[in-house]
Parts: sequence; structure tokens; C-alpha cells
Amino acid sequence: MERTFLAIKPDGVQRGLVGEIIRRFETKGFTLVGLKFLQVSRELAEQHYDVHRERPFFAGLVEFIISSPVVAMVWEGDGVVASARKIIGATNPLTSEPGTIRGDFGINIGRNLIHGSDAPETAQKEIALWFKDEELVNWQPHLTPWLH
Ligand code: 3AN
Repeated sequence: MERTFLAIKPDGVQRGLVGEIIRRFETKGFTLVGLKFLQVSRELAEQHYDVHRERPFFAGLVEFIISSPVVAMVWEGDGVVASARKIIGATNPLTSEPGTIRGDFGINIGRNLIHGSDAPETAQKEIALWFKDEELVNWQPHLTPWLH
């Protein structure tokens, strides 16, 4: 089953949007398999954003991610990687569609509330970076298929 890595960034936590953001993935029908609240180390932040190391915003992005706690999550379901990206919205909240998380709650590209893996291969790497195997719960909700 496909899995994705999502992280509610410091701005989402500071603004009290944790419940609202989690609700959107829950009510969509995806399954939560990992969840933790943590203060991110500089090393983890730099590894997570390694592909952006040469970009001008890299240093500021790392400082922001380690400035205050984040909620790290793994969600499971068919097509969850692409679907979560749609639920999250475009990178710049000013141009994200209304109805998306960033479109509904943000205005600043450097404060875009939540991270979501951009492809299944990236998701696997990010999940391995942020979670130990034993921190992920293998379970299925007790829903009949027609309810889902
Ligand atoms: P996304 O998070 O939508 O996949 P990426 O991978 O292009 O976006 O960028 C990763 C993160 O880097 C973004 N979530 C955002 O926090 C930050 N970022 C991207 N572009 C900028 C920018 N021009 N100025 C400041 N921060 C940026």
C-alpha cells in the first residue's frame, strides 16, 4: 500500500492548525500509520531539504523548520502521495487554490504550513529519514469497502 510523508511545519503548529490539517486527511479516507511531535534537529532539517541545498532560501528554510516544533506523519492509501499534494495545494499559498490547505490558510511561500512528499520514491526516503520501522503501525480501519 502506498504511503506518504507529511509534516505540519512550525507555522501550522503555532497557528493552531494541527487538528484542522489532520482532519482533512482523515475525512478524505486515508489511514494514519505514523505520528510524532518533535523539535527537529539542524541535521535532520538539512538532510530533509538536501535537494534544495544550493537554493537561496535553503538557510532560511532550515532555520524556520528548527525554530519551533513540527508534527511528522505517515499516511497510507491508494494514490496517497499525489492526492495529499492536491489537498495541500501549490507551493506558493498566494496562488494555491481555495479549498487546499495552503490556499485556505496561507499567504507566504516561506510559511506554507505543511510539507508533503512529491513522489512515491521520495516518500520512501523521507519516511525512512523521519521514522524508525517500529514507529509505524501496520493496521487497517474496520470499515467495509462501501463505507470508504
Ligand atoms: P513543495 O513543498 O510544494 O514541494 P518545494 O519542494 O519546491 O515545494 O520547496 C520546498 C520548500 O521550500 C517549500 N515548502 C517552501 O517552504 C520552501 N520554498 C520554496 N520556494 C521558496 C521561495 N522562493 N522562498 C522561500 N521558501 C521557499
